[in-house]
Amino acid sequence: MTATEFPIPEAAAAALREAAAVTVLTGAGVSAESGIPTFRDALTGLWAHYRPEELATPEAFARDPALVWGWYRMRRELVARAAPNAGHDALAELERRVPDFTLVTQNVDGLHRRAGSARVVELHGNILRARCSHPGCAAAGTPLERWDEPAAGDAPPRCAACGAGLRPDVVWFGEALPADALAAAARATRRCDVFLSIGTSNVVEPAASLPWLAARGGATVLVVNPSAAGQQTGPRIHHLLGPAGRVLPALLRAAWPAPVG
Ligand code: BJW
Repeated sequence: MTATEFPIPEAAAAALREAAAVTVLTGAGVSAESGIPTFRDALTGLWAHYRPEELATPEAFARDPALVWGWYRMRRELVARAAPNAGHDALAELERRVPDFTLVTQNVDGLHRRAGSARVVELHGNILRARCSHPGCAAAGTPLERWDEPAAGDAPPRCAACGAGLRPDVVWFGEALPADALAAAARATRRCDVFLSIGTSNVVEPAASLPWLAARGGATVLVVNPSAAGQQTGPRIHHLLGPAGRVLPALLRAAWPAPVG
């Protein structure tokens, strides 16, 4: 272990080394070291100047589509400038080492795929896509990856099929998560030997219930977060209290030490 290496309890390293099935849940904290603010940091978080219900609900979009579209446009630009960090890279590497691996993410930034993760389940959609906001539109189920961006402050672009405004292809409060994604996440959580919960405040359901589901199924749960606030505790739950970009590479090195010589 180097002087700056993050200390990993042997029980956590051994559980990961011996696991045939690993499921990971990530939240905004895993992208913090890529320069993307989390949601609930009181000073710098994405909601520092607004209340969530002013931006991340269907009602907010109906009330002020230009405001909501502009907030997502700002975040898309931030994501486009960001790059995956050492935490994303370590998870892509973990996928290559574990036979049955699923990465469930609440994040909408696409950074896991850009880091090389393939088995990714997006619970809350992706801000790089948009779709028609009119539920009855024939095109509403077909997300777009390109559109003509309006001038800053203008209303969202129009759906070519029905003329309604486009909206980000994300899941807002009060909306159902994509059923296939949620079912895949629950299946992977029930069958895993190790469940990693990384960089999430655990306040948003149904994602917040996944670590409990894993623990009830007998999995070892590893929580990676600089803060223990709001995190699950229990006999098979280990807390690795540090930033994902430091903890995850150290966890992989502890689980699979490089041969000496
Ligand atoms: C680091 C770090 C570093 C910092 N390294 N870590 C009970 C049961 C079921 C539902 C509910 C329920 N009670 C209430 C509900 C409803 C609601 C809900 O959960 N509300 C709570 C606030 C109470 N849930 C919903 O509405 C969901 N839908 C639903 O339940 O539908 C039911 C339904 C069924 C059928 C028909 C209709 C409806 C939908 C939830 C959608 C959430 N959407 C958002 C926005 C997505 C789009 C966007 O990005 O704008 O998702 S909200 C926001 O929160 C976003 C995130 O994915 C989500 C979670 O946040 P996250 O990732 O945890 O971020 P933070 O900022 O909170 O935490 C960051 C963490 O990182 C912190 O812990 C830091 O310490 C840590 N950190 N640096 C590691 N370097």
